[in-house]
Order: sequence, then structure tokens, then C-alpha cells
Amino acid sequence: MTETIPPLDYPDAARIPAALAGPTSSLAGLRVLVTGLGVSGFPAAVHLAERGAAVTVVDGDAERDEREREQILSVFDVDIRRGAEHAAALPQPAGGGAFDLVVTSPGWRPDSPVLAGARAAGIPVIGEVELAWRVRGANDARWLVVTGTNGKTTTTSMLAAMLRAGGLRARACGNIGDPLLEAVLDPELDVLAIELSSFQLHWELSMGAHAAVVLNLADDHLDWHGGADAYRADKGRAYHGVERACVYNVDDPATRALVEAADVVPGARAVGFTLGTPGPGEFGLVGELLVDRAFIPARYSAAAEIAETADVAAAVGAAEAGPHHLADALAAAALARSVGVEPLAVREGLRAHAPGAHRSTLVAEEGGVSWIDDSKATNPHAAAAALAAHDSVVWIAGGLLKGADVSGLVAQAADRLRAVVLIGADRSALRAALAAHAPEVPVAEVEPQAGAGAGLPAERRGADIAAAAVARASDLARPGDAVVLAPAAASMDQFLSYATRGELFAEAVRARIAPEP
Ligand code: UMA
Repeated sequence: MTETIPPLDYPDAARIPAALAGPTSSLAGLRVLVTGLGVSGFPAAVHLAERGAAVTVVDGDAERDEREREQILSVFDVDIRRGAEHAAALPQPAGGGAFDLVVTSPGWRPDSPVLAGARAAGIPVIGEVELAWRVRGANDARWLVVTGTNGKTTTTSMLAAMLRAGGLRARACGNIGDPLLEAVLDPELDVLAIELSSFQLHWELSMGAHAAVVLNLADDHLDWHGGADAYRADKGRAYHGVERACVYNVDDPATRALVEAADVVPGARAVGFTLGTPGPGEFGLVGELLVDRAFIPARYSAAAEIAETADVAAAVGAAEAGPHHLADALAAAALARSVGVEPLAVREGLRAHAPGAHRSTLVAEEGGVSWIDDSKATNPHAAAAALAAHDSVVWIAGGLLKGADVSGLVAQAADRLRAVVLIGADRSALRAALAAHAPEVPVAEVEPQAGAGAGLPAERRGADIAAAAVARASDLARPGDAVVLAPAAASMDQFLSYATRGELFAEAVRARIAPEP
């Protein structure tokens, strides 16, 4: 593993307590604030408290039922403070004084009062990635990092499947929903296939992955990062300290620029992937074949076949592999090959891969209309890929746009749109883009009902909106159309998550097509 990576130029680095290193050393006397009692914060709080740190957890949400997590944390005397008032300013530890360290969950914005307060007070703030990197100690499982605006989850799960087919003990973890900290504490793993979001990378300082890929770059999460440059720079952190291969997208030069700016271990290589014919040092397509011209000895004169496009289609459960599927598979293959997975195992991994939910998922087909759940399209770039797969679309769109510009998406999709159904908070930008680029296309709007959802479990929030959107879409669709839920926006203004948005949509579609007696 890397020993000589200089820390990034980041003022907190030197103040991160040295005692964190390794999984077992005592943290007695250390006062740690964990922000967020969710998927990321909970295991962090457990781990730190188990090692003797005095841990306080704050969460702005007091409504969610977290009895199980609270019960476990109470065994370790963790001080849990839930409710908006606890997220309004940097708290103090129970006994007074100041915290030594803040470990933040990715959803917390750097300018939130707690984190801004910590920075102002000179308290170091780290996230799940930095914590896991320091805690891993002698665990020498290699880190393969996947980031980018779109395709992260598909690429990460394809990668894990390829690694397993190659006989390696591998786990897909990180933003995919399985905390990285838990994965590094598992001594039985050879390789970690790690999906990282820009939020997670932002708080990372010293990670040096074996190999990393930034799949593509389009504007996303601009409000969280404070701008496009800051978002891109945080994505670029994935390449810092890389030991073996920085994998980039030849067809998206901004990803190559991030490799060039990265401080890597001497000897680490830049490996491209492209939907065109690959040059030496690249992965790419030759007709129906996916080929490797990077990790073979004769790369200047030959190429190794690693799979066929039909294997990629099978991996994503589609009749035909779309360009974004092929790009994801090539990137995953490059990472897998960087740890020595054989070409045959790449193909076997693709064939064994189960397609993910809420990604171009066909929910139903009735009366010549197909109903597609692409709820995972939480930004304009992903929505563009979803819409491009159909010739005539009734598009269900809207939610939290996170500062993204939708005019390019609408202009590009305009001639495929039969109609649009708008949902969600940030609809004015979509409305304006439609008026400018698709003025003839009918637009229906679903207004949230005041008070709807009160008293319902969180997973049912938005069921009425999904049902209304499906009803409007059903009226507008004609035989041959696809009704596509590809909101180009995050879901949290109306739904618990993009997954529940997709589930409630699918439920509403089925109820409309075959109502229960
Ligand atoms: N919270 C506050 N105040 C805030 C923000 C959050 O009190 O300002 C609280 C929330 O009530 C919640 C807790 O903090 O109880 C943690 O929230 P979180 O949003 O950080 O989410 P986690 O449950 O910890 O899950 C996070 C990732 N979520 C986000 O980045 C928003 C999960 O990615 C990830 O799987 C998990 O850590 C493990 O690493 C999800 C995601 O939506 C899938 N990611 C975004 C994406 O893919 O676009 C980036």
C-alpha cells in the first residue's frame, strides 16, 4: 500500500487525531461528533464508541423511527441528539469543552451550521472515506474506486461481479448503500469495489486507491458544492494517490484533465476507455467486441477480447446495450483487469450480473404503451440517456434540481416528446425550458396536495403524487409511446428516496392497468 502520498493541501489534515489509525487502538479521551444517524453515520458512531471515544450523534430529523439504532448506540453511551434545534449550530460535548473531531455523513452540506461551525472553530471534519482509509490498518484489500456523474452504481456492481468471477473475494460498498467502514473492517476480502459520490470525496484527504475511474462529468449537486469547478475538483480527488491505474473516459476529456491534475504514485498509469476503436493503453469497442489494449503485453500491436456487447445487454437486462451501458462495462473491466482479473472472468462476471432496480426498468406494457421506471435518473445527464432510448415519450419529470440547468436536456429531447407531466418542487426551470424548446408539447402538472401524506409511513409519502402522475400520463400516451419516469431531479421533496419514488410509480402503474378487485 501507499506510504509516501503527501496529504492534500487541506488545513485540517494535520489535526486529525493520529490515534484513529488502525482498527483497534484506544480512542479513550477523544470527543467525536458524528453528524447523521443514517446509513453512513451509524456504523461510524458504533466503531468509534467501541474503541472508547466519547461520541455524540446529531441528526436534524427527530421524526424517523430509529429505535433500533438508538438502542445499540445507548449500549456504548453514545449521546444522541435529534431534532432541528440540534442541527442549528455546532453543539458542545456533554461535559463542556470542544470536540476533537467531526465525522460527517455525506448528505450534510459543508455550509450547514454544524459543519461551518466546526470549521470556524478549527475542528477537523472528515467523512466516511477518510475514516475508513485510516481505520483499515493492516487490511490490505485493494481499493477500486468508481465515481462520476452517472453510471456509478451499475459500474460498481458490474465490477464486483467481474472480481468474483475472477475468484477474488470482493464486496461492492460505499455510496451503493453498504458502508465502506464496515467493508474495511472485514478481514476476509481481497478487493473492495467502492462507489463514491462527490459528497463523500469532498471530505477525503489521504486515500490512495489501487485504481480509480471518473466515468463522466456533467453538472450535478452544484448547490451542495457551491459550483461546477468545486464539484469537478471533488470528483478528481478519486485519482489522488492512485497506485496502479487512473481510468478515464476518452470521450469525455474533462475526466482526462482530472487525471493530469492528480498527484499519483510514480508508475501509476492513465488508462482510457472509449466507445470507439481503442488505441494502445485503452479499452474500447471493435464491432460487437469489447477489447483491452491496456493490460496486455502486446498492447501496441494487439488487443484482447474481453466480452461481447450482448454480454453487456444481458448484464443490464436490456434487449440491446445502450452506449452508457457499454461505457460502464468498459470502465468496470479496466478496473477489474488492473487487479489481474482474466479476460474470461470479465465476460463471466457480466453474464452473472443482475440488473439494478429503477434503471430503465420495464414496469408494464399495455395497449401499445410501455411504462418505464428510470427513477435513478436524478440529474439531467441521466435523464437524457433514459429519454434517448425511446422514439416517442410521455416524460414524467421534476423534483429537486439541485441547481442543474435543464435547457440542454429539454432541447435535446424535444422532438421525442409526446407530452410532459411535471411533478415536484423545482418545476419552473423545466416549464421555462419546455416553453423555449418544445412549445408545442402538452404539459400537465401534478400539484402536491397540502397536508397529503400526513400520518403516513415515510415510504408511502408521495403515493398520491405518483398515482396522479400516472393518471395524467395515461391520458396523454398513445400506442407506441413509452411513459418514462426519468425526473432529472432528486426525489426528497416528495418521496423518501429515488427508490421509493420508483416503487410508488410502479405500484400506481400496475394499479391503473390491472386494478385490484
Ligand atoms: N441530515 C441532517 N441534516 C442534513 C443532512 C442530513 O440532519 O443537513 C440527517 C438525515 O436526517 C439522516 C442523516 O443525516 O438521518 C444521514 O443522512 P445522509 O443524507 O448523509 O444519508 P445516509 O443515510 O448516511 O446515506 C449516505 C448516502 N446518502 C447521501 O449521500 C445523500 C448514501 O447514498 C450512501 O449509500 C450511504 O451514506 C453509505 O455511504 C445515497 C445517495 O442518495 C444512495 N447518494 C447520492 C447519489 O447517489 O446521488 C450522493
